[in-house]
Amino acid sequence: QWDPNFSTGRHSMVHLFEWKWVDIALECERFLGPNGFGGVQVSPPNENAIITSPFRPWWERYQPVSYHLVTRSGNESEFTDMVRRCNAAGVRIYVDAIINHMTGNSVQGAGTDGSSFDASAKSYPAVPYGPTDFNDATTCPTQSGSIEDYQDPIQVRNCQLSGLLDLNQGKDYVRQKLADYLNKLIGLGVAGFRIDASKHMWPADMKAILDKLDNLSVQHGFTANARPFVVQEVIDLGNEAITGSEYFGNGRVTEFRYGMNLGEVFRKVNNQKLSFIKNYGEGWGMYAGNTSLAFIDNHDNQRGHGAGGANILTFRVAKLYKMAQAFMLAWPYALTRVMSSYYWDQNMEGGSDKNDWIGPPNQDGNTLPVTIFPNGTCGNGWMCEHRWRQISNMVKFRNVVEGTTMTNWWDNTENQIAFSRGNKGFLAINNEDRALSATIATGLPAGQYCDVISGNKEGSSCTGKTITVSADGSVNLSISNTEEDPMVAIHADAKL
Ligand code: AAO
Repeated sequence: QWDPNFSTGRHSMVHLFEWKWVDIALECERFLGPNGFGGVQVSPPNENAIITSPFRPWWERYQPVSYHLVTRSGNESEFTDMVRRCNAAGVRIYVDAIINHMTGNSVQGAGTDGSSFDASAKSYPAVPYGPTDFNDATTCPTQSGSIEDYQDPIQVRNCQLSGLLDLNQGKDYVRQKLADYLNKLIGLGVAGFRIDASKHMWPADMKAILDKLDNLSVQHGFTANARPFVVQEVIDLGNEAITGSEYFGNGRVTEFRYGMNLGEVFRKVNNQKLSFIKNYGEGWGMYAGNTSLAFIDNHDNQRGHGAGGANILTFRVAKLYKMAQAFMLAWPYALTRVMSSYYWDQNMEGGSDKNDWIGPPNQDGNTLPVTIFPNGTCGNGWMCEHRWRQISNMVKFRNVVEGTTMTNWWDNTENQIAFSRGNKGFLAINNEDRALSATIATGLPAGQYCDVISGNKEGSSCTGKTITVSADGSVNLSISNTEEDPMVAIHADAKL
């Protein structure tokens, strides 16, 4: 279903990529809960192959060995404790569910819970799956067994994605094993799933699996008969045979054009300008907002995997990144997901990053904890974009303006924009090479407001800029292009 089952007043999720369960539990209690985040997408919790060449890449998590809940993020009791504590803090947990495939087709050995497997024999005894549970030459039409042509939906669904052993979800046995795994997670209190590689499964097979799922657990605070949230990862840039809309019946679909196009707009490439995003979303040919998930970057395209290309914005271009996040969180389109990354050294050769495999901060393969400095930023290599004041304050902004429409659009025909959300919030962005200086309608009641980009409201004062809305609802704005963050955001809860 499309509803994320957030607790009241919360409207965004964050992907805590590769975090350990013990750290996520702490983060729910000390930061996400108090700051109005609705949920966390967590890395795959099921047992995966241990890859040593390259050494423990992030992508080993995308090679399942079994559905035992043991990975470098933690074990089953840690996972269970995390879900319980996050729910108690008002924060939901969404599991990245890898149900399209198992490991790469030539690996063997033991997984992260010690379960043995042998891909060349199509054998995963800890599930168990055997040779007849996978697609093969009778169902996949290519000689190589891999997807060769994305314009052929049969290849995309029945052949191997990058050599990953492709489960046959047409079989009831396979459907049941997958549903059992997801139901176990529902029993532990998760609120839904990001379904990996959905494009590579038939929508009807997916539906058959989802139909087997239990209602969410009332014990963990969900309303009676609530259904698990579903967001299907389908990369659809509009140029292939398979479209995301085929999957709307099952749940939301990732809208990859959102971050890709916005990257071009903020970088001012391909003749794009901020003034063009007045009708961003459906007006730009994207999915209906109530069926899609919007994000600026994800764990794939921040390192050149997946789709989106070189214009994707990430923490590496922090100034533009914060502006794009602010726009997304202020704009009334789709369900929004914020990325939270770890740092790695890039090694660019011929346009691609030779270090795109590097796993989370670790010592000998053991993931390092997320440490928190007194100023609220993170250590040990964790970027924690979601803790950047400009981003977390806009997560709050989105909660405050929920239910209002976009009004008072203003632009300078180039790269300066402003708009209101009803009488609840107002955002102005200057992405020009010169100052913004104008009197603009905000729709807000007259008074003094704390700009939540440059500071926080603390008691009745503001640690950043104070913005005055005059009796007629307008502001006299001047935003220099050389400011650290050339934008201003005010909302009803930041009135002084
Ligand atoms: C690893 C190794 C491989 C090895 C394999 C098996 O890297 O060399 O063969 O193990 O041993 C992640 C990593 C993979 C990794 C895998 C398993 O990214 O490198 O493979 O774990 O460890 C497609 C899928 C999409 C997928 C994306 C990466 O459709 O579902 O590839 N994303 C998810 C996860 C991802 C994960 C997996 C799936 C697998 O988020 O982290 O992989 O569980 C086109 C298609 C897209 C396709 C891309 C890339 O996109 O449309 O569907 O995504 O190609 O293959 C322009 C085009 C655009 C095109 C794009 C890229 O933008 O307009 O359409 O270029 O060409």
